[in-house]
Amino acid sequence: MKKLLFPTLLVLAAVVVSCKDDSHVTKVYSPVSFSEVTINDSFWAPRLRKHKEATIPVCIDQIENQTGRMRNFENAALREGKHSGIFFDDSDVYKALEGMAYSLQNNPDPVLEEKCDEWIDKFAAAQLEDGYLNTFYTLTGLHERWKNMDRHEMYCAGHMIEAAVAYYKVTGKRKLVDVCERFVQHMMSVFGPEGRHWVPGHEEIELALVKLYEITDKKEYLDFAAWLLEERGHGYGSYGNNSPWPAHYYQDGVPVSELEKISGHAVRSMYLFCGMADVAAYTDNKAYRDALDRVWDDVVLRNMYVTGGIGQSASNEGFTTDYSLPNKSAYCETCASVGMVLWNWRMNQFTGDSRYVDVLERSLYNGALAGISLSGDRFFYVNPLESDGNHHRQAWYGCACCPSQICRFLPSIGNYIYGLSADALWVNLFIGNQSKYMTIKTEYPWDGHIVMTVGELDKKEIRIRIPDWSEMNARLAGGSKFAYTIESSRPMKSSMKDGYLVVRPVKGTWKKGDILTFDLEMPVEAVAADPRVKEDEGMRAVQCGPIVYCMEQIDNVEQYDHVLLTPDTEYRKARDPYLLGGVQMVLASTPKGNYTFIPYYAWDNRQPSPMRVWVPYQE
Ligand code: FUB
Ligand code: ZN
Repeated sequence: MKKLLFPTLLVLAAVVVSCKDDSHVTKVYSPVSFSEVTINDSFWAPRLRKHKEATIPVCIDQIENQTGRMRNFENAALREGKHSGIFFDDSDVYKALEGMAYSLQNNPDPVLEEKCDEWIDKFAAAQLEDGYLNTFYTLTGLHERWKNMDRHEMYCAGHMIEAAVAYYKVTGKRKLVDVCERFVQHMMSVFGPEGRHWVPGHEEIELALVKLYEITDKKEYLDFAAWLLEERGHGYGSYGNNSPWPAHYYQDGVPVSELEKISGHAVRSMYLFCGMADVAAYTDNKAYRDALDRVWDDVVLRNMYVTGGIGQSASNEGFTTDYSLPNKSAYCETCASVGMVLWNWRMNQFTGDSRYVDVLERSLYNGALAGISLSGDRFFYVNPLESDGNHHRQAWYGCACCPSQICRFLPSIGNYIYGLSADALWVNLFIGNQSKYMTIKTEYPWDGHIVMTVGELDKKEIRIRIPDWSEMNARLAGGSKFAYTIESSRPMKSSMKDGYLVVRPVKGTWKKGDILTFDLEMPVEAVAADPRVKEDEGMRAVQCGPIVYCMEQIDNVEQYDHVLLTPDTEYRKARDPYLLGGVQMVLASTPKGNYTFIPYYAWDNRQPSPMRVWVPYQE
């Protein structure tokens, strides 16, 4: 058995060119929006159907009926009544709306659109004359607003902006954008170079302001985002008298351009890095880019689980010490895995380096996807890599950031498939879909056979990401074996660049109807952790393609406690259409026993059962 080390060390080769009309944008490519991509494969399409049929209704029911979230807006509109729930519950409503907006794009539904309009009317009614909008302070005492920086006022505002931008892009309706602009004007009248200092305890507003800038072209929003980022690390933060946390928990320990090490709260960190990347993309801020590079190494190479999950500890919902990755107590909040997708997507756009999509894909198919049940109506907040059988998805949470996160994230996955630059179409994820530029047919992630048919494209290059797991296979096979093969309907030449296979027709540009058949080898591998991770010493995790596997006791009644993989273990893939929505299992045979592994994301979808990702291994 080959020994694969995880995480892998790769070298970043940055290429920065301008790809947008606005020449100050330093991105290598622009993503093709989910709204231009129809996902129609057998893996994601059923999930998106469940999102529409189960996840959205659950969120609406929770927001309108089971909890007081919508009532808070109704009360705030009347300026009377009680606030119920947590001080940042408004954010869940905005995140659910964002998910509903994305869903409308691919599944037009007048009833759902009416529901969105009804909600937006309620938000607008709750907005105060001066533009402020936050049901907690409106109902509990406006004299307390803008005092405690950890009270998420700007965090909620940021989620409202993201929802407004999504809904505007999908429907062209800008009522919520207007509400947001009034609120941002209010914020800018209170805070800024001429006003008060402010360090949002939970980031989110920064990336949202950049989105608002993108649709309004009002540079003051970009400037405000940049100003907020620069507020960090100078001692301006004040998080209430009772905050148990040091400044670095809030990413407020050093100026952001001086960041070296990851620490503190995981989701907040991810949103900060997204905001930095967004601002840097428009301002060509090299110091931010360098800081992001440094901190990326620290997150990915020393603090990330094999599932792409991050944030080891429940106590700070965040990071602890390098290479300390306990499995049973792993926090790995679902929102943090989604945050990894959002951040790595931006890093890839900056650099054109595939290693960021490798991480994005790992977090997507494992850490984030585990956050929702196959039925679409139950959610994990915490995603351990080992369980005694008593950790289960729930219908909702008091703090419901993860369900609402999943609600907005799933219908947006079309965003991550393609990019466009002056010369190239970039293929980052292998998800069966139809778009104007290309159609992909594939059974990925179960199979590496991918057929790409070129659509309306007049580009010299198609850049196909070669996943890191596939590269590893090839390298470990002694270089005698290719990790992939590619064939084209017309003569082409190819070369490698920053983890992409760059394919060009020998003459001219790619044209409608050209076909590329790409085959990635996808053997089962038993992956070892970095030797410095003591918790995984003498263990292996089973991985096949982008999917990390786990063992549930329910499939391994006798063997679960005695499992032992060896170099001679033979692995076989098997697909059962009736098991867990048709997942591919991995069957491992050793002289001492046979073991069944299922994808990690699919665990806890049957009766309660102990589960483990890392299993003992003997050389
Ligand atoms: O504070 C808002 C959200 O709730 C955070 O992102 C999560 O970690 C949870 O604490
Ligand atoms: Zn969460």
